[in-house]
Amino acid sequence: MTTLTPVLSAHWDADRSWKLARYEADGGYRGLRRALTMAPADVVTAVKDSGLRGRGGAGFPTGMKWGFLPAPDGGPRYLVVNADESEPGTCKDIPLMLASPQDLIEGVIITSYAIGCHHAFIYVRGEVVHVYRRLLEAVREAREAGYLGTDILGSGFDLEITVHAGAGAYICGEETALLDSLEGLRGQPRLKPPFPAVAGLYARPTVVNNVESVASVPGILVGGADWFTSMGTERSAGHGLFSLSGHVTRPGQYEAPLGITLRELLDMAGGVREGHELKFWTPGGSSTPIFTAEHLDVPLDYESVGAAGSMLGTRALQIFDETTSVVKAVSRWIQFYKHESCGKCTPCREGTFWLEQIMGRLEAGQGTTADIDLLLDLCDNILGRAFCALGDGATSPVTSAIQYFREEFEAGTHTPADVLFPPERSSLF
Ligand code: L3W
Repeated sequence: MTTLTPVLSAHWDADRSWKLARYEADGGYRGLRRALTMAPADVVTAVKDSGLRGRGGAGFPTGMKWGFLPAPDGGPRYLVVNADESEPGTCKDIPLMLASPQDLIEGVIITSYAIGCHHAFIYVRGEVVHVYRRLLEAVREAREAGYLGTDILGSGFDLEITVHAGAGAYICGEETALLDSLEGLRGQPRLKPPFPAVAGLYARPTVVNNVESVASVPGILVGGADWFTSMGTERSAGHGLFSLSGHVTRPGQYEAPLGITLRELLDMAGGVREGHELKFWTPGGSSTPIFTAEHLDVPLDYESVGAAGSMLGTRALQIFDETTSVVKAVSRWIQFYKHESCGKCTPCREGTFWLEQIMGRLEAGQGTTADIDLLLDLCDNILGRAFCALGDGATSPVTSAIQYFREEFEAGTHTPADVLFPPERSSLF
């Protein structure tokens, strides 16, 4: 039986948990003090050795990403924290920033020291004004205590942090759209390569990391890479925040080693709400293919979830019981993707529009028997052809829901296709 491993969430229930004094009393800023005694390259090596992988959804190795920055050329290089948490079901970065913002601030300082950055940015989702204010206060407290500004803790290292509130567009969680938005442009994805590591903010080398990734760094400096790799699996090391929501008895954030299963998490969360049973769930938000009760024992690590046909994503476990219509749930998600599509590329802009129309027909019980194949064909034409991951993400709930619950989609059809499109009229189209 895997147990919880509260590290980031260890003090979330403490009185005024967000205050710097509380953070220091619980051992905060020991990681920074240790990092400042090391050469920056050794800090990068420590994070590489820990096996920490990006906690924003893609799972890219964090230390390797830092290592992609070109050699210093005398010009600025930036750290940008992606705090634009907006994926449906994802609710880990916002609780973290509210309950313990100094974990993030300390991580930002260590990361900046490691990569040679003197101006870091935290790009926070526009709708969460309370989080924005809390971060501003955390930065102010850190500066007053000498953790920010010039000659940090007498090390000679200088750093400023700018907290920036976005304007509430899901696409700005895509790292290059985020950079455009931060530069004052309309947030739309850029062509990659060049990756931000080479040409990011203001075309300078930039590391873009998720909140939880950066906040995990101080613990690695204190505990060491061996401590971090003692949790999780060989290729998915460490602890992570698993967010349980929906039809679960005790929803919330559960911090556990990667590789824990939903069955184990549900045991801790009081199970599916009383009198009901699990129907389907998302391992990592709505952009990851849904799972069913048959996946309760899939270890929630990058490899195992991938092998079972989905993605670990942001570990946003949305739980749906048998009272939920899968067609309605998918239809809601598709409305979201259509609304949030930035419009830059045709497969996503037009494809999500079509998906929404067809899902709406099926939801209303007015689909045709051809609609299911049309949905699959549309998804096939979006997947891998959209400019960024938003388009791919929109196809995941559709194709996986049809895979597991095709009969519910069929129940939404009432008109045989050949009534609407009789063979004698097909030459007209
Ligand atoms: C330099 C190379 N850097 C890759 C970097 C790249 C990025 C990171 C991962 O999508 C996923 C998406 C959502 N040189 C590099 C390199 N990099 N090769 O590595 O890149 P990538 O393209 O694999 O992923 P991504 O575009 O960052 C993220 C999924 O996460 N997701 C979304 C969650 C949403 C939130 C939110 O609400 N804010 O996190 C959930 O599953 O679908 O597949 O930094 O530059 N050769």
